[in-house]
Amino acid sequence: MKSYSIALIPGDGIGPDVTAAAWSVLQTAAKHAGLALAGTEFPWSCKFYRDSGRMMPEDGIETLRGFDAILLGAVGWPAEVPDSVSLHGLLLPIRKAFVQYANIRPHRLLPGVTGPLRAENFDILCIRENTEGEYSGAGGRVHQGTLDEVAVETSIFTRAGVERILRFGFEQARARRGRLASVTKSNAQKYSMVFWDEITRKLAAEYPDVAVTSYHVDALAARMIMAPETLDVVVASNLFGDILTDIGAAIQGGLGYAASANINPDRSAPSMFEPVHGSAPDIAHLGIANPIATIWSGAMMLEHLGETATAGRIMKAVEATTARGIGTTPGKDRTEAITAAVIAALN
Ligand code: GGG
Repeated sequence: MKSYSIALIPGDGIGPDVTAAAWSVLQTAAKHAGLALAGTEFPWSCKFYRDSGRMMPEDGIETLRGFDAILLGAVGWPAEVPDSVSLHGLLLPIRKAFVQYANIRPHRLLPGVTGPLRAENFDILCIRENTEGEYSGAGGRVHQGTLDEVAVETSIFTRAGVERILRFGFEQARARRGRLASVTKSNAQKYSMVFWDEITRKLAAEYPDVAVTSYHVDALAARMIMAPETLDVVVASNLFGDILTDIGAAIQGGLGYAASANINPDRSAPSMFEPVHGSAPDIAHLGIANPIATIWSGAMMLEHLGETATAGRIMKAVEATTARGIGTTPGKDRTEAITAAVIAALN
């Protein structure tokens, strides 16, 4: 029997609910396929920070390195731990240490889900650079609390980092409908973003079968709303990608449907799968979080592990569930009921 070891990091707020839901769907699908998924749960979260002063133990990265993949729920409990501390203490170190440089986020409407747009036939794959750019964490503050205070935060764009994410975008476009939108703001940011545009043009010569268009991020944001059906693969820097994929989540009906995969394309370390949404403290412990984004992320995990057919069966079960109107109205169906419906569809 083929077996995979999965590190589970449920995290904070609704994270544990949606992770448990996705895990039970994954277990059902694995059983049908004759696969063994062995999960090891880690309590790393804001609660862990309160108890230990760290978001994960000092050897957390080395502990995770031995797993085939990581499934993460949500991180953040801003009432007690500043978001800048929780994010830089867990999620970002994992993405960087494991060179998960491609954050893949699919945006399409599931059957039965009504988005806010008239357009319904869009299918966009956003690829967010995931290890550098605006999230590099390079900067500092001096003269804190005085009138002379200065805060500096430097975006870092390396040739290796930009080239590999653009190449990944070209490859994805080649495997899909052959269209790539490369996103910058090179009129205003005349060093890093001009650099990005130059590398886009250089790589375009290697991919004559891909139609690449460079957009400014504001124009692309508008296009995602006004004409999303004209987009195929979108590749953007870390921060731009994060913002654009919240638009992507909105047009696909909400964050409850937005899945993501933090991929290490070289497979030199585990990749990590998580819903785009955060811990949603306002609905934590109410049992009404939509688990579909995490279930979809779990399907992306199986696909990355090579279990494409099982991943496809999970997505068919999710689609059958939403087509029946289950999990399509925020707060109407409980997390457990949506999960049970997906499992019933799988069975
Ligand atoms: N699902 C993981 C999570 O909690 N994400 C919330 C978040 O703020 N992520 C930061 C980011 O991806 O930029």
